Amino acid sequence: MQETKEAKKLVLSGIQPSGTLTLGNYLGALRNWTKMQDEYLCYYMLADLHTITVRQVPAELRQNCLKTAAIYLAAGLDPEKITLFLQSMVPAHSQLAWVLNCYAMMGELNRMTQFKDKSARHADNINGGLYTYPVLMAADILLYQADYVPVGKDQKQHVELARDIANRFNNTYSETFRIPEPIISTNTASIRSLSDPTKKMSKSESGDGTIFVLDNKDTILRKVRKAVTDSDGEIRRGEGKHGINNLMNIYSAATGKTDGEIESEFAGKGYGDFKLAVGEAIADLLGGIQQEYERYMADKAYLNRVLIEGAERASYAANKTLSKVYRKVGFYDPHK
Ligand code: ATP
Ligand code: LTN
Repeated sequence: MQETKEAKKLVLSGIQPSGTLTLGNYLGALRNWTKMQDEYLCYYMLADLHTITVRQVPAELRQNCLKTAAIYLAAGLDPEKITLFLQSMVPAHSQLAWVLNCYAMMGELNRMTQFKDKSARHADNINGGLYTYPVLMAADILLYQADYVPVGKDQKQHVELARDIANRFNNTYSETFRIPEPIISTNTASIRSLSDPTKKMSKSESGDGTIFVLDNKDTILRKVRKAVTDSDGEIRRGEGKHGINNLMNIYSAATGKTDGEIESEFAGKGYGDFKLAVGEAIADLLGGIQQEYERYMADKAYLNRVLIEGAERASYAANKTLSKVYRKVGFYDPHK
Protein backbone atom coordinates (compact mmCIF):
# COMPACT_ATOMS: atom_id res chain seq x y z
CA MET A 1 0.00 0.00 0.00
CA GLN A 2 2.66 2.44 1.12
CA GLU A 3 4.77 1.52 -1.88
CA THR A 4 2.09 2.27 -4.50
CA LYS A 5 1.41 5.59 -2.81
CA GLU A 6 5.04 6.57 -3.11
CA ALA A 7 5.18 5.54 -6.74
CA LYS A 8 2.33 7.87 -7.68
CA LYS A 9 3.34 10.77 -9.92
CA LEU A 10 2.66 14.21 -8.58
CA VAL A 11 0.33 16.75 -10.20
CA LEU A 12 0.05 20.44 -9.35
CA SER A 13 -2.16 23.12 -10.85
CA GLY A 14 -3.94 26.33 -9.99
CA ILE A 15 -6.53 28.82 -11.15
CA GLN A 16 -6.68 32.46 -10.15
CA PRO A 17 -9.73 33.21 -7.99
CA SER A 18 -10.07 36.56 -9.73
CA GLY A 19 -13.75 36.15 -10.60
CA THR A 20 -16.24 33.44 -11.36
CA LEU A 21 -14.68 30.54 -13.23
CA THR A 22 -15.56 30.20 -16.88
CA LEU A 23 -16.47 27.33 -19.14
CA GLY A 24 -12.89 27.69 -20.46
CA ASN A 25 -11.42 27.22 -16.97
CA TYR A 26 -13.65 24.21 -16.44
CA LEU A 27 -13.00 22.45 -19.76
CA GLY A 28 -9.38 23.54 -20.12
CA ALA A 29 -8.29 22.87 -16.55
CA LEU A 30 -10.69 21.88 -13.78
CA ARG A 31 -12.36 18.95 -15.51
CA ASN A 32 -8.98 17.42 -16.30
CA TRP A 33 -7.95 17.82 -12.69
CA THR A 34 -10.87 15.71 -11.53
CA LYS A 35 -9.88 12.95 -13.95
CA MET A 36 -6.40 12.83 -12.45
CA GLN A 37 -7.28 12.64 -8.77
CA ASP A 38 -7.44 8.85 -8.51
CA GLU A 39 -4.26 8.06 -10.37
CA TYR A 40 -1.96 10.83 -9.15
CA LEU A 41 -0.99 12.62 -5.99
CA CYS A 42 -2.67 15.96 -6.67
CA TYR A 43 -2.12 19.44 -5.27
CA TYR A 44 -4.67 21.94 -6.54
CA MET A 45 -4.49 25.52 -5.39
CA LEU A 46 -6.31 28.80 -5.64
CA ALA A 47 -3.64 31.13 -7.01
CA ASP A 48 -4.70 34.15 -4.99
CA LEU A 49 -1.19 35.65 -4.83
CA HIS A 50 -1.27 35.80 -8.62
CA THR A 51 -4.57 37.68 -8.71
CA ILE A 52 -3.24 40.88 -7.13
CA THR A 53 -1.04 41.49 -10.19
CA VAL A 54 -4.30 43.04 -11.42
CA ARG A 55 -6.15 45.31 -8.96
CA GLN A 56 -8.83 43.45 -6.98
CA VAL A 57 -11.54 44.73 -4.68
CA PRO A 58 -10.47 43.14 -1.34
CA ALA A 59 -13.96 42.04 -0.21
CA GLU A 60 -14.63 40.56 -3.64
CA LEU A 61 -11.31 38.71 -3.69
CA ARG A 62 -12.07 37.12 -0.32
CA GLN A 63 -15.51 36.07 -1.54
CA ASN A 64 -14.12 34.78 -4.84
CA CYS A 65 -11.66 32.58 -2.96
CA LEU A 66 -14.47 30.89 -1.09
CA LYS A 67 -16.62 30.62 -4.23
CA THR A 68 -13.79 29.15 -6.26
CA ALA A 69 -13.06 26.59 -3.55
CA ALA A 70 -16.75 25.62 -3.65
CA ILE A 71 -16.60 25.32 -7.45
CA TYR A 72 -13.52 23.06 -7.20
CA LEU A 73 -15.45 20.73 -4.90
CA ALA A 74 -18.68 21.00 -6.90
CA ALA A 75 -16.77 20.01 -10.04
CA GLY A 76 -15.90 16.76 -8.29
CA LEU A 77 -12.58 17.29 -6.54
CA ASP A 78 -12.47 15.23 -3.38
CA PRO A 79 -10.43 16.72 -0.51
CA GLU A 80 -9.93 13.20 0.86
CA LYS A 81 -7.97 12.35 -2.27
CA ILE A 82 -6.29 15.63 -3.14
CA THR A 83 -4.73 18.58 -1.34
CA LEU A 84 -6.77 21.71 -2.01
CA PHE A 85 -5.30 24.94 -0.69
CA LEU A 86 -5.00 28.69 -0.92
CA GLN A 87 -1.60 29.82 -2.19
CA SER A 88 -1.41 32.76 0.24
CA MET A 89 -1.75 30.37 3.20
CA VAL A 90 1.53 28.67 2.30
CA PRO A 91 4.33 31.24 2.74
CA ALA A 92 6.86 28.99 0.99
CA HIS A 93 5.42 30.11 -2.37
CA SER A 94 6.47 33.72 -1.83
CA GLN A 95 9.76 32.64 -0.28
CA LEU A 96 10.80 30.38 -3.14
CA ALA A 97 9.58 32.92 -5.70
CA TRP A 98 12.12 35.43 -4.39
CA VAL A 99 14.96 32.95 -4.72
CA LEU A 100 13.88 31.91 -8.22
CA ASN A 101 13.65 35.55 -9.29
CA CYS A 102 17.41 35.51 -9.03
CA TYR A 103 17.58 32.56 -11.45
CA ALA A 104 15.13 33.92 -14.05
CA MET A 105 16.55 36.11 -16.79
CA MET A 106 15.03 39.41 -17.92
CA GLY A 107 15.22 38.16 -21.51
CA GLU A 108 13.10 35.13 -20.61
CA LEU A 109 10.49 37.21 -18.81
CA ASN A 110 10.37 39.66 -21.72
CA ARG A 111 9.23 36.86 -24.01
CA MET A 112 6.17 35.87 -21.93
CA THR A 113 3.08 36.51 -24.02
CA GLN A 114 0.69 36.72 -21.07
CA PHE A 115 2.70 39.63 -19.68
CA LYS A 116 2.44 41.39 -23.04
CA ASP A 117 -1.33 40.77 -23.23
CA LYS A 118 -2.03 41.77 -19.65
CA SER A 119 0.12 44.87 -19.74
CA ALA A 120 -1.70 45.97 -22.88
CA ARG A 121 -5.06 45.39 -21.13
CA HIS A 122 -3.98 47.10 -17.89
CA ALA A 123 -1.79 49.88 -19.28
CA ASP A 124 -2.36 52.00 -16.16
CA ASN A 125 -0.92 49.34 -13.85
CA ILE A 126 2.06 47.57 -15.40
CA ASN A 127 3.57 46.51 -12.08
CA GLY A 128 6.57 44.37 -11.21
CA GLY A 129 4.32 41.53 -10.04
CA LEU A 130 2.76 41.22 -13.47
CA TYR A 131 6.25 40.91 -14.91
CA THR A 132 7.53 38.31 -12.42
CA TYR A 133 4.22 36.42 -12.30
CA PRO A 134 5.70 33.41 -14.16
CA VAL A 135 8.46 33.12 -11.55
CA LEU A 136 5.87 32.78 -8.78
CA MET A 137 4.17 30.16 -10.93
CA ALA A 138 7.50 28.33 -11.30
CA ALA A 139 7.80 28.37 -7.50
CA ASP A 140 4.27 26.92 -7.18
CA ILE A 141 5.19 24.02 -9.40
CA LEU A 142 8.76 23.33 -8.27
CA LEU A 143 7.99 23.47 -4.52
CA TYR A 144 5.96 20.26 -4.78
CA GLN A 145 8.35 18.45 -7.15
CA ALA A 146 5.48 18.17 -9.64
CA ASP A 147 5.76 15.70 -12.51
CA TYR A 148 2.73 17.05 -14.38
CA VAL A 149 0.96 20.39 -14.66
CA PRO A 150 -2.49 20.22 -16.31
CA VAL A 151 -3.23 23.63 -17.85
CA GLY A 152 -4.79 25.30 -20.88
CA LYS A 153 -2.60 26.19 -23.85
CA ASP A 154 -2.03 29.77 -22.70
CA GLN A 155 0.00 28.52 -19.74
CA LYS A 156 2.36 26.22 -21.65
CA GLN A 157 4.98 28.93 -22.00
CA HIS A 158 4.97 29.46 -18.23
CA VAL A 159 5.49 25.76 -17.53
CA GLU A 160 8.38 25.78 -20.00
CA LEU A 161 9.94 28.67 -18.12
CA ALA A 162 9.58 26.69 -14.87
CA ARG A 163 11.49 23.86 -16.55
CA ASP A 164 14.25 26.23 -17.69
CA ILE A 165 14.59 27.78 -14.23
CA ALA A 166 14.65 24.32 -12.61
CA ASN A 167 17.35 23.10 -14.99
CA ARG A 168 19.42 26.21 -14.41
CA PHE A 169 19.21 25.80 -10.63
CA ASN A 170 19.95 22.06 -10.79
CA ASN A 171 22.96 22.67 -13.02
CA THR A 172 24.29 25.46 -10.82
CA TYR A 173 24.07 23.41 -7.59
CA SER A 174 22.94 19.80 -7.77
CA GLU A 175 19.69 17.94 -8.44
CA THR A 176 17.08 19.90 -6.46
CA PHE A 177 13.93 20.22 -8.54
CA ARG A 178 12.05 17.66 -10.59
CA ILE A 179 11.49 18.88 -14.16
CA PRO A 180 7.72 19.27 -14.70
CA GLU A 181 5.76 18.58 -17.87
CA PRO A 182 2.63 20.43 -18.97
CA ILE A 183 -0.47 18.35 -19.77
CA ILE A 184 -2.73 20.02 -22.28
CA SER A 185 -5.81 18.24 -23.56
CA THR A 186 -6.21 18.95 -27.23
CA ASN A 187 -9.78 20.00 -28.07
CA THR A 188 -10.33 21.99 -24.92
CA ALA A 189 -6.84 23.50 -24.80
CA SER A 190 -8.24 26.88 -25.68
CA ILE A 191 -11.96 27.61 -25.55
CA ARG A 192 -12.49 30.83 -27.48
CA SER A 193 -14.65 33.84 -26.63
CA LEU A 194 -18.13 33.50 -28.16
CA SER A 195 -18.15 37.14 -29.23
CA ASP A 196 -14.61 37.14 -30.62
CA PRO A 197 -13.42 33.60 -31.32
CA THR A 198 -9.94 34.83 -32.19
CA LYS A 199 -9.51 35.49 -28.45
CA LYS A 200 -9.41 33.07 -25.51
CA MET A 201 -12.54 32.95 -23.31
CA SER A 202 -11.43 34.60 -20.10
CA LYS A 203 -12.98 35.39 -16.74
CA SER A 204 -11.82 38.99 -16.81
CA GLU A 205 -13.84 39.64 -19.97
CA SER A 206 -17.30 40.61 -18.81
CA GLY A 207 -19.30 40.63 -22.07
CA ASP A 208 -21.45 37.93 -23.60
CA GLY A 209 -18.41 36.13 -25.03
CA THR A 210 -17.75 34.38 -21.73
CA ILE A 211 -19.89 31.64 -20.22
CA PHE A 212 -19.46 31.45 -16.47
CA VAL A 213 -19.74 28.16 -14.64
CA LEU A 214 -22.56 29.67 -12.54
CA ASP A 215 -24.59 31.15 -15.45
CA ASN A 216 -28.20 29.96 -15.49
CA LYS A 217 -29.70 28.14 -18.44
CA ASP A 218 -31.40 31.20 -19.99
CA THR A 219 -28.17 33.18 -19.87
CA ILE A 220 -26.23 30.31 -21.43
CA LEU A 221 -28.77 29.88 -24.24
CA ARG A 222 -28.77 33.64 -24.92
CA LYS A 223 -24.98 33.89 -25.02
CA VAL A 224 -24.63 30.90 -27.34
CA ARG A 225 -27.43 32.21 -29.60
CA LYS A 226 -25.43 35.44 -30.00
CA ALA A 227 -22.13 33.62 -30.65
CA VAL A 228 -20.23 34.90 -33.68
CA THR A 229 -20.13 32.37 -36.53
CA ASP A 230 -19.61 32.75 -40.29
CA SER A 231 -21.77 32.97 -43.37
CA ASP A 232 -21.13 29.53 -44.79
CA GLY A 233 -23.96 27.96 -42.80
CA GLU A 234 -22.52 24.45 -42.57
CA ILE A 235 -21.84 22.70 -39.29
CA ARG A 236 -18.43 21.48 -40.29
CA ARG A 237 -14.94 22.27 -39.07
CA GLY A 238 -12.94 24.49 -41.41
CA GLU A 239 -9.90 26.68 -41.79
CA GLY A 240 -10.76 30.17 -40.55
CA LYS A 241 -14.20 29.06 -39.22
CA HIS A 242 -13.13 30.05 -35.69
CA GLY A 243 -16.65 30.44 -34.32
CA ILE A 244 -17.95 27.07 -35.53
CA ASN A 245 -14.73 25.27 -34.65
CA ASN A 246 -15.05 26.64 -31.12
CA LEU A 247 -18.71 25.62 -30.78
CA MET A 248 -17.86 22.17 -32.11
CA ASN A 249 -15.08 21.86 -29.52
CA ILE A 250 -17.47 22.86 -26.76
CA TYR A 251 -20.26 20.58 -27.96
CA SER A 252 -17.89 17.67 -28.32
CA ALA A 253 -16.41 18.27 -24.86
CA ALA A 254 -19.88 18.51 -23.29
CA THR A 255 -21.41 15.47 -25.01
CA GLY A 256 -18.45 13.25 -25.87
CA LYS A 257 -19.51 13.21 -29.54
CA THR A 258 -16.89 13.12 -32.29
CA ASP A 259 -16.71 15.60 -35.19
CA GLY A 260 -18.19 13.00 -37.55
CA GLU A 261 -21.14 12.38 -35.23
CA ILE A 262 -21.77 16.10 -34.85
CA GLU A 263 -21.64 16.68 -38.60
CA SER A 264 -24.18 13.95 -39.30
CA GLU A 265 -26.42 15.04 -36.43
CA PHE A 266 -26.66 18.52 -37.96
CA ALA A 267 -26.49 17.68 -41.67
CA GLY A 268 -29.01 19.89 -43.48
CA LYS A 269 -29.70 21.92 -40.33
CA GLY A 270 -28.75 25.52 -39.67
CA TYR A 271 -26.64 27.36 -37.13
CA GLY A 272 -29.77 28.15 -35.07
CA ASP A 273 -30.43 24.45 -34.38
CA PHE A 274 -26.80 23.80 -33.65
CA LYS A 275 -26.51 26.73 -31.25
CA LEU A 276 -29.59 25.60 -29.35
CA ALA A 277 -28.11 22.11 -28.94
CA VAL A 278 -24.75 23.56 -27.84
CA GLY A 279 -26.47 25.81 -25.30
CA GLU A 280 -28.47 22.94 -23.88
CA ALA A 281 -25.45 20.69 -23.67
CA ILE A 282 -23.54 23.35 -21.75
CA ALA A 283 -26.49 23.95 -19.41
CA ASP A 284 -26.71 20.20 -18.72
CA LEU A 285 -22.99 20.01 -18.08
CA LEU A 286 -22.97 22.95 -15.69
CA GLY A 287 -26.35 22.30 -14.04
CA GLY A 288 -25.05 19.50 -11.82
CA ILE A 289 -22.05 21.57 -10.75
CA GLN A 290 -24.30 24.51 -9.85
CA GLN A 291 -26.44 22.39 -7.56
CA GLU A 292 -23.43 21.04 -5.74
CA TYR A 293 -21.96 24.53 -5.58
CA GLU A 294 -25.00 25.81 -3.67
CA ARG A 295 -24.68 22.94 -1.23
CA TYR A 296 -21.02 23.73 -0.47
CA MET A 297 -21.61 27.47 -0.24
CA ALA A 298 -24.22 26.81 2.43
CA ASP A 299 -21.54 25.15 4.58
CA LYS A 300 -18.79 27.70 5.06
CA ALA A 301 -17.43 25.87 8.11
CA TYR A 302 -16.73 22.82 5.95
CA LEU A 303 -15.04 24.90 3.23
CA ASN A 304 -12.88 26.60 5.85
CA ARG A 305 -11.87 23.25 7.28
CA VAL A 306 -10.88 21.94 3.85
CA LEU A 307 -8.74 25.04 3.25
CA ILE A 308 -7.03 24.89 6.64
CA GLU A 309 -6.23 21.19 6.36
CA GLY A 310 -5.11 21.63 2.76
CA ALA A 311 -2.72 24.43 3.68
CA GLU A 312 -1.20 22.31 6.44
CA ARG A 313 -0.53 19.41 4.11
CA ALA A 314 0.76 21.69 1.36
CA SER A 315 3.08 23.54 3.77
CA TYR A 316 4.62 20.31 4.91
CA ALA A 317 5.54 19.29 1.37
CA ALA A 318 6.57 22.79 0.28
CA ASN A 319 8.82 23.44 3.27
CA LYS A 320 10.87 20.34 2.54
CA THR A 321 11.85 21.74 -0.86
CA LEU A 322 12.29 25.27 0.46
CA SER A 323 14.79 24.23 3.14
CA LYS A 324 16.77 22.26 0.57
CA VAL A 325 16.91 25.36 -1.63
CA TYR A 326 17.93 27.64 1.25
CA ARG A 327 20.77 25.29 2.11
CA LYS A 328 21.97 25.01 -1.50
CA VAL A 329 22.09 28.74 -2.12
CA GLY A 330 24.07 29.22 1.10
CA PHE A 331 21.68 30.70 3.67
CA TYR A 332 23.02 30.12 7.18
CA ASP A 333 20.78 28.17 9.56
CA PRO A 334 21.85 28.43 13.22
CA HIS A 335 19.63 25.42 14.11
CA LYS A 336 21.84 23.07 12.14
P1 ATP B 1 -7.99 35.95 -16.23
O1 ATP B 1 -9.05 36.40 -17.16
O2 ATP B 1 -8.17 36.42 -14.81
O3 ATP B 1 -6.62 36.10 -16.75
P2 ATP B 1 -8.46 33.27 -17.08
O4 ATP B 1 -9.90 33.01 -17.25
O5 ATP B 1 -7.63 33.46 -18.28
O6 ATP B 1 -8.20 34.41 -16.04
P3 ATP B 1 -6.69 31.66 -15.45
O7 ATP B 1 -6.95 31.74 -14.00
O8 ATP B 1 -5.58 32.47 -16.01
O9 ATP B 1 -7.99 32.00 -16.28
O10 ATP B 1 -6.49 30.15 -15.88
C1 ATP B 1 -6.76 29.04 -15.08
C2 ATP B 1 -6.62 27.79 -15.90
O11 ATP B 1 -7.66 27.72 -16.87
C3 ATP B 1 -5.32 27.69 -16.67
O12 ATP B 1 -4.90 26.35 -16.68
C4 ATP B 1 -5.70 28.14 -18.03
O13 ATP B 1 -4.83 27.62 -19.01
C5 ATP B 1 -7.10 27.56 -18.17
N1 ATP B 1 -7.90 28.35 -19.09
C6 ATP B 1 -8.24 29.64 -18.94
N2 ATP B 1 -8.99 30.07 -19.97
C7 ATP B 1 -9.11 29.01 -20.80
C8 ATP B 1 -9.75 28.80 -22.05
N3 ATP B 1 -10.42 29.77 -22.63
N4 ATP B 1 -9.66 27.58 -22.63
C9 ATP B 1 -8.98 26.59 -22.04
N5 ATP B 1 -8.34 26.71 -20.87
C10 ATP B 1 -8.41 27.89 -20.24
N1 LTN C 1 -0.92 31.21 -14.02
C1 LTN C 1 -2.04 30.32 -14.01
C2 LTN C 1 -2.51 29.98 -12.64
C3 LTN C 1 -1.43 29.32 -11.90
C4 LTN C 1 -0.93 28.00 -12.12
C5 LTN C 1 0.12 27.85 -11.18
C6 LTN C 1 -1.25 26.98 -13.01
C7 LTN C 1 -0.70 29.87 -10.90
N2 LTN C 1 0.21 28.99 -10.47
C8 LTN C 1 0.85 26.67 -11.13
C9 LTN C 1 -0.50 25.81 -12.94
C10 LTN C 1 0.53 25.67 -12.02
C11 LTN C 1 -3.14 31.01 -14.74
O1 LTN C 1 -3.51 32.03 -14.40
N3 LTN C 1 -3.65 30.47 -15.71
